[in-house]
Amino acid sequence: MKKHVVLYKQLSPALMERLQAHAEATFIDDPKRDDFARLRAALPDAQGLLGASIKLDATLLDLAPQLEAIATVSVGVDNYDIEDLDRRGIALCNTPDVLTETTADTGFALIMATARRVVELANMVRSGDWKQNIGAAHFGSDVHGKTLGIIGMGRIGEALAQRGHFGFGMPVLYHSHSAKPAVEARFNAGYRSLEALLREADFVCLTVPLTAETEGLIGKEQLALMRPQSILINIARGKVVDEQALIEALQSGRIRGAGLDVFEREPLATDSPLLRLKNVVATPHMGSATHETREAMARCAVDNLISVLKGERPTNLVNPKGWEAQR
Ligand code: 8YV
Repeated sequence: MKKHVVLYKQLSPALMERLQAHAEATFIDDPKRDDFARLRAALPDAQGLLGASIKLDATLLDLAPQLEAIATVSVGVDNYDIEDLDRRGIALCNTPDVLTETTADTGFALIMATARRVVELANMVRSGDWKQNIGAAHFGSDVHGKTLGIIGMGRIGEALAQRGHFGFGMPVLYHSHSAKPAVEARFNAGYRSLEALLREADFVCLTVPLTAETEGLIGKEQLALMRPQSILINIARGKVVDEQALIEALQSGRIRGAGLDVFEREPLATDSPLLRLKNVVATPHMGSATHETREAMARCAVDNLISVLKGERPTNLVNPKGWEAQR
């Protein structure tokens, strides 16, 4: 008898077929609607879940007594209480690697767009306000040769360093839990304390996972260490930054600008002061959002889920304790 999985992120027909060869699959569109009513109704019969962007807390997991596996279509796992999943014997799988390059591309898109004021100036053209050769009032700042500071030197941080070092001739500084000699050798990168990096970098790029340790990592005190011409780039999670402190730093000109793909609350409120600041480029959590990469992520999630349901250790297991507790 096939096991039953509930999907709260749509799969392509090819991936749906791949999954249905191994399990009965039910897709729930817009799972947050009616306070998750349809997801709640489906959980009691589910042995597997596949999706992203929903906090699967204890109130939801209590409704899923048969649940064996959660396959998140994301590399970030801040929507999950790992210790609770371990206690429940639920294996959590994620999708690292397949999204690294695309997310780093998004990081550089924000670096370029923010430094060179691309969105602001493109909107000027679109609105018919380009009346003459642009002057100093519309100049941006260079990216090539400037100092790239990366907070969090994991896969995505390394991919950013690669782009900065080889692509833009940027000196690379980084802050991480520990020094990374291989990264330093490959990109001529320098390890810095958080404070030193904030003081020295022209671009401060956040790529850390959201954890109890990184929540609020960049607040008023940290922003005050940045240079007036510096730009903050966040492709990590919104809650890594004190958003109100960032708004104040941007409004006061304490820092030059910010390129933000993630926010404390998403979607970003339409009345957010961030949307009224010309020195802010705000994008809708699009870090991994390309056709190719999202399909690769979904395939990775499907294969992870199939493995667990077949009793095989999945490739991208986040919580070995949760997996072992099932056995
Ligand atoms: C999102 C991301 O997961 O992978 C992550 O952690 O932040 C993104 O890829 C995506 O928005 C949901 O699939």
